Amino acid sequence: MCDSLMSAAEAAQAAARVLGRCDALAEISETRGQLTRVYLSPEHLHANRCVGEWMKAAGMTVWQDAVGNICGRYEAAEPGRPALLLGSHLDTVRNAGRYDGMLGVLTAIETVQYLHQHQRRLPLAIEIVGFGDEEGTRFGITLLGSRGLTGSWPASWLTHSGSDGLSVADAMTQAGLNPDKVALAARQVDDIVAYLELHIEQGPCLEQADLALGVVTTINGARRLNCRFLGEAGHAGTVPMAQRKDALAATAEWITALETATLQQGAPWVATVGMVQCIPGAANVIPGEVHLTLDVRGPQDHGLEALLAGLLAQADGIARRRGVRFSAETYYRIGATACDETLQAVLTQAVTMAQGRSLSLSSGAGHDAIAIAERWPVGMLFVRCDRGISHHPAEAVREDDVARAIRAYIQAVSLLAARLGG
Ligand code: HGY
Ligand code: MN
Ligand code: MN
Repeated sequence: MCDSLMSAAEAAQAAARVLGRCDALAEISETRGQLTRVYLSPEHLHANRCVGEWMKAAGMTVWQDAVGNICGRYEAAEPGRPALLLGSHLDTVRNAGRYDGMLGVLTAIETVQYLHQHQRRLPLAIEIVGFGDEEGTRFGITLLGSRGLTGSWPASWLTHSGSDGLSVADAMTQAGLNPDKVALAARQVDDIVAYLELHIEQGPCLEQADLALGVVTTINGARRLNCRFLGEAGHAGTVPMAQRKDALAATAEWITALETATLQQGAPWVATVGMVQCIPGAANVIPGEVHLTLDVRGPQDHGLEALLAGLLAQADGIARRRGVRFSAETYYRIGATACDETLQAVLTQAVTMAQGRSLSLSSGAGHDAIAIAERWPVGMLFVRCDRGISHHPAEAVREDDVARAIRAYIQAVSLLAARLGG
């Protein structure tokens, strides 16, 4: 392995700082004792202030953009040059782990910290963005931060309401943002040359390969639907079993059927029912209505459509046989996203320098890179996480893996700036 730009000692120091900052951000939560930080909340703005201070300490100029992303710029050797954009998200799912998103923002800051400390300037500017919403936890719609930067917010998003009844526009106003100015967050295509995102793998492949780092080839496509079974509520003690139109029994039959069908399709295809709401939700009432979500993902779009069509046909068949009604509407549709070949090659070179060999793998999880890829070439660097656990407080990374990741990251940034900025 040839030496990386950053010494092992510097990388160890940077990794310790990153993990300490992940711990500090994990304390900024709407719920004591667990990590939940949602878009446009007081916790979001508090995290932005912390990250903004860390960006400033790394020699960056810092601003919060019109949709609430925290942004920093480290000027190029020649001021005004386009930027290599680094980033990830600062929002979380409910009861989240502390590395999903945050690790990518904080390791990006370490690459600039290194340049600043060594008074180095590159042929490109380095910009870092901490996106305000990737998970969609508050409003159900996702990628509000990265789509603000690409200028691809649908007008409908502003009037979209979250579970607290507040619309995105109202929440923006409460957060001190002007909902009429969302378009100001959009960046010009020429402002940015490429986007890199470092992220925990959130899966088991790197651990099984006994590797700290890997390079992402494709981010799987996804479809998310709101589904409903509509039967007949009734008295739990008097309606004979054979005469029931039990919406929850129909739901249960479908959930096991869709699990079997997707297992038969094989990895990396996945289908998940993550939310089930049973109405009226009383012990002595036959459920008349069930609302549930379906999340289906896979590496190719046509395969995804075929799998989804099969699962929905199963639901229709179960509903017909049970005399209940089934309906579904897709509220989230993301195509499979290919990472740029050149960026993959540079990341592979940097990872090989840092760990002797690399591994290319697809991402089952969605990322901000999906939105950014609609305007600029994207590359992703994966870091091993313990047993692939994520979206859970047990999410964990190894400090030495983070040190290795930062060495690879600064290497990739430097190689890319030379290659794209010349
Ligand atoms: O759901 C996802 O794939 C991402 O973690 N938001
Ligand atoms: Mn996530
Ligand atoms: Mn994430």
